Amino acid sequence: MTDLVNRLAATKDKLAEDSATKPGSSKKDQILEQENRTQDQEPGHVLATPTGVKIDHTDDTLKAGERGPTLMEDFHFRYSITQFDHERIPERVVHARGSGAHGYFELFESQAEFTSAKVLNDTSRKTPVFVRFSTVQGSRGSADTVRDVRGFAVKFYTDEGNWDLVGNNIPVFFIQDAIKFPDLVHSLKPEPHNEIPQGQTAHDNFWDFASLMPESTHMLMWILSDRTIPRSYRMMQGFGVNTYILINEKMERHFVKFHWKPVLGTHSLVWDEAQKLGGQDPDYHRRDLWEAIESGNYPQYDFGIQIVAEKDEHNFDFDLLDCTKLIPEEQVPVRWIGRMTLDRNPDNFFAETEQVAFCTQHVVPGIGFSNDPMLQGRNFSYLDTQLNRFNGPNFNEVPINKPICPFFNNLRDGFNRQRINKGKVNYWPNRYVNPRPAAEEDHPYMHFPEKTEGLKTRLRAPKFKEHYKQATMFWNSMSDVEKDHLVAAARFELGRVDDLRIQTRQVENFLNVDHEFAKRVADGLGIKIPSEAAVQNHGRQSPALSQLNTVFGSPATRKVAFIVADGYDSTQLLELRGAVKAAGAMTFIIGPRRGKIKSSKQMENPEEEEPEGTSPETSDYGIYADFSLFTAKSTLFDAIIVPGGAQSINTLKNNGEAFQWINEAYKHFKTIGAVSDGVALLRESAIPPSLISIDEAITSEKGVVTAGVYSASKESESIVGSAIEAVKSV
Ligand code: HDE
Repeated sequence: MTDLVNRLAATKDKLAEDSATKPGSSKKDQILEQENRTQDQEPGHVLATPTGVKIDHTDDTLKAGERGPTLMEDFHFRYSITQFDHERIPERVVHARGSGAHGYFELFESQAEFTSAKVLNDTSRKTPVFVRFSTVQGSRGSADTVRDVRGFAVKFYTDEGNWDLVGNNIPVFFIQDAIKFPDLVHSLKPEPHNEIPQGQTAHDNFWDFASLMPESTHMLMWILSDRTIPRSYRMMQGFGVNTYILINEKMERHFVKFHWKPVLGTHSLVWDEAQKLGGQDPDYHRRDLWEAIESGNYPQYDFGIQIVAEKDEHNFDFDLLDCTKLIPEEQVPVRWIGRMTLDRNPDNFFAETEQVAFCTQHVVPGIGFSNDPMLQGRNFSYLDTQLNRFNGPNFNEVPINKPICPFFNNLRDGFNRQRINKGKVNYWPNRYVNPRPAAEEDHPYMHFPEKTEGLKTRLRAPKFKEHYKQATMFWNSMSDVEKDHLVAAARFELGRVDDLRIQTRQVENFLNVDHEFAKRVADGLGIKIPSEAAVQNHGRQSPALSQLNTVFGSPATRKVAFIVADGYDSTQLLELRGAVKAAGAMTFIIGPRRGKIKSSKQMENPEEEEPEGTSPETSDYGIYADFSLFTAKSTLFDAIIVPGGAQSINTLKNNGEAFQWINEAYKHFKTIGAVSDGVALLRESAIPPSLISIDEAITSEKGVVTAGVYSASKESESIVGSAIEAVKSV
């Protein structure tokens, strides 16, 4: 890892130099620029119809007399309404709710030994990418923070064609064979008779199906873990899930699993917080991604591969072709070979995020498919679904989907064809020998010449039939707190199931994972289970599966709210806020109302005018609140700090919202800081008094960082230092 960071630093300057000439975001931009991108907001444009005819009046339809009927002749009106009536394309049947971003991929270590794909063997390239993160169950307008798998789909615009790596934030899947996908999705979507519930799997149909499909057990453990309530798209892992293959110049094959790991670490919300955020800010993840990129805090993910040589294909107690299993990292370490940076928000949500069309079969020479029956099925489904969404095969011509490399073929026409093919022939062979089939030096796509033979059958391979060992390993690898969350999630999900038969069957399935786990879930549901375990827990663990083994220690981009009212102590606020900012976090001011909040200095000398030109960043007269205690809640922030100021604290003590902020922040394990009089506010909250310091000692217990006396700036440093330590350990 340190090695990777060093290499990153070394290549950073070089990349900056190269970006003007090498393929990178700029190249995709140039292409998009040549396409239909318009700057609608620039001044000076004149209103016109889609045929280019200028229009001088757009507020009234053309009528026969002031009160007369509207005339069919009004082509401007008809275009306006027609376009509007046809604005929507079918939303994705799954993963309808998503957010996208542009960026680039850098490779640090050539993988020529394994693949001829230039994107994975030429370290001088900077490959443009577009990423779409998504939830699975909910519709396009559903909330972001629901308990659900997250999609993590990346389109690499390589010089050898587009490569789509369509992954999730969980490394395994519910089912082993693509033919079960429609049943799975029907079961998890809102129920067919009343279209309830939205954005959740806590309902009878899903658990009915899941409990009848033991192969889903491993995935269910992940679903019930904190992975399904990520803190941010910037703080979740990504996995290719299916086993792909890499093919090198010598036409040798290796099996490969793809990984993404967020540089900020893998972090989650807590369930109560996630549920509240669903109402308080349904766009929580979309907004977080957007704001991070706008403020220059570009999300980054390390890219890794797990490689298995062909000769080792059968050396595992699971089948490499079974996507309900992962390859434990302790068995096959992940080689971290590159990094993706997301540095630009889309200009237009529909044109880019909605119209981006990912297909697993979009691969480039050097990357191929294993016989994983899910992957093979996906290769059919994604193209098929885009045909439905775009009404035909020309979706690859939409700017966001268009390859950046030149390409020619005899494919023609269809709905909304953009390309104007010149020339007399549209077939092969032809008298112009054009476009000719690629020669070896053109590096064409070569399907791996795998020898296959067998009887036609609907059977599954023997190792596919074992469903519990990795589910048990996942449970064993969780820390105590993660186990608690998992049990609580299972109690919640199954607690929403009305049919007792379903609850019972699922708990019986969990008995195959671990007796203690099943018992704890059963206790919460009031179900009896055998007191003895029928299946012994094998005891194996994979430490890499626990989120406690992720990166902690960086407050970068974390959101810290300062709660103040009129009469706050400006010295304390400015010093604390400066230290928090210097640590890389983002700061927000929260007051009883929006607008200017006056400092104690201004309150004491109300006649004194603030000198002109005083920066709001440094003013000791007052500060502008970004939100009021009413318009935002502590759920939207990672930490809250209450500076002193007797009058400010007295006001806050009479404000129920202020206590809701503090109490919820405590309940959600957030860092809470308070100094001088601020400590008095905490002492009237639900935080146990034993955690709060009333003298000058700085205490930091369970994320509550306090100093009853605030005397000098050195305190602010150590308070913030302790607060940051506390953030790290939350
Ligand atoms: Fe998908 N999946 N999927 N899926 N999937 C779609 O394609 C499908 C599976 C994933 O941001 C659809 O364009 C089948 C696994 C993501 O646009 C559809 C099977 C994984 C996205 C489809 C699977 C995924 C999709 C719906 C079982 C993790 C969103 C709209 C064989 C590796 C991509 C669309 C985006 C979207 C089919 C299983 C990830 C219908 C048949 C496993 C991230 O084609």
